[in-house]
Amino acid sequence: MKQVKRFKGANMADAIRQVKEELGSDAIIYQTRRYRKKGFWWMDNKGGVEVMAGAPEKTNQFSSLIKEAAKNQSSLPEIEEVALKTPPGISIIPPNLEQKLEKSGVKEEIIKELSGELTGLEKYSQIKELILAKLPREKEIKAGEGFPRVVALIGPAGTGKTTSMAKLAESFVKKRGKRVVILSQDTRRLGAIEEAEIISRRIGVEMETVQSPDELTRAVERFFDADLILLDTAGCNPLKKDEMLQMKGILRHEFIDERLLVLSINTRIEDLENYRDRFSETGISGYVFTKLDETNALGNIINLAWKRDESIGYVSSSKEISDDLGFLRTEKLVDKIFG
Ligand SMILES: Nc1nc2c(ncn2[C@@H]2O[C@H](COP(=O)(O)OP(=O)(O)OP(=O)(O)O)[C@@H](O)[C@H]2O)c(=O)[nH]1
Ligand SMILES: [Mg+2]
Repeated sequence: MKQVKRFKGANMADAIRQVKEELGSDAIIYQTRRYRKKGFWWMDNKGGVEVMAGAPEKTNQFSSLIKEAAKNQSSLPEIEEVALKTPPGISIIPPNLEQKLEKSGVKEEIIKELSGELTGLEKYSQIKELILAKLPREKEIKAGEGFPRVVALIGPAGTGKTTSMAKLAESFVKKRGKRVVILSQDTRRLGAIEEAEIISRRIGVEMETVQSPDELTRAVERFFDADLILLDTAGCNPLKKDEMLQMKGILRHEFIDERLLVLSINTRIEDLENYRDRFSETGISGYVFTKLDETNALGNIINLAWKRDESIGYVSSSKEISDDLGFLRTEKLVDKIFG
C-alpha cells in the first residue's frame, strides 16, 4: 500500500535515505516532491519533502517505525503524516510566480484561485491555456463595410478618451485608408470642442458635435458613406446620477456598435472595478487601457477582465497623438505577466 510522508526541513536525499532505512532497501519510492508550509507550492520557501513510498509487508508498521526513529534521532527531520490529496509531481513552472503576479498588481484572490488550480500542471503551456480560458476573447475594431461602424469611447474624466479616439482615427486613416468621422458629445468641458476640431483638422477628417440621441441619429445618417464613426464622449463621473443618466441616453443608441471603456491603468483597482461596474450599465464591449508608460501595473488588466465577457481591447502608452494605439493580444499579456 502506498503512503505519503512529509519530512519537514529535509532535503530529498535525506528523506529517501530515511524511508529506505525504515522500510528496507527494497522499499518502492513512487513519487517525491517538495512542498512549502503556506501559500504556493512552486515557491522556494520553508517546507520540506514529501515522499510517496510503499512496502507491502511492512505497511502497518511504517508510521510507527518512522516516528520511533525520528524520536531517537534528533538530527533527523520531523515527520508528519498527510493524506494523499493532490497527485504529486515536480513542478517546472516559472519560479517566484507569486511575487511576479503581486508585483504586476494581480489581485490576491486571483492568485489564490490560481494557486489551487495550477497544482499538478507541469508545463507553462498548460498554465497559459488555463489562464487564457479565464480571459475574454480579443476583438479588434473593424471598419464597416458599406455602412459606418460606430464606436463610442466612454469613461471617467481625464482617462485619455479624446487622445485614444484621435489615435484610432489616425490609424484608420493613415494605415488603412478609411474614411473616418469624429463626433464629439463633449460640449460640457471648456475647450473640448476646440480640441476635437484641432484633432480633426490635423488628421484630415470631418467632425461634428452631437448632444442628444436624435442628433446622433442624424449625424450617422448624414455620414452613412463613412467607414468608421468615432464618438468621443464627455468625461462622466459614475457617482453622479444625472451625468450617468445623460450618458446612458446617448450610449444606448442602437446605432452604436462598440462601447470602449477608456481607463487609465494607473488607477487604484477598487476605483477601476467601480468604473467597470457602473459603466456596464451603459454597456461595454471592450477596454482601452491608457498611460501604460506611467506604471508597471499590468495586472490590473487581468483583474478587470478576469472571467468577464468584454473583449480586452487596446492599450495606449504615450501622450502623443500618433497611430500607436496598440491592439492588446491576450496571449502576449499573459506571457508578460505569467511567463
Ligand atoms: N502618459 C500618458 N498620457 C496620456 C495617455 N493618454 C492620454 N494621456 C494624457 O492624459 C490627459 C487627458 O487625456 P484626454 O485624452 O484629454 O482625456 P479625456 O478622457 O478625453 O479627458 P476628458 O475629456 O476631460 O474627460 C492628457 O494630458 C493626455 O495627453 C497615455 O497613454 N500616456
Ligand atoms: Mg476628452
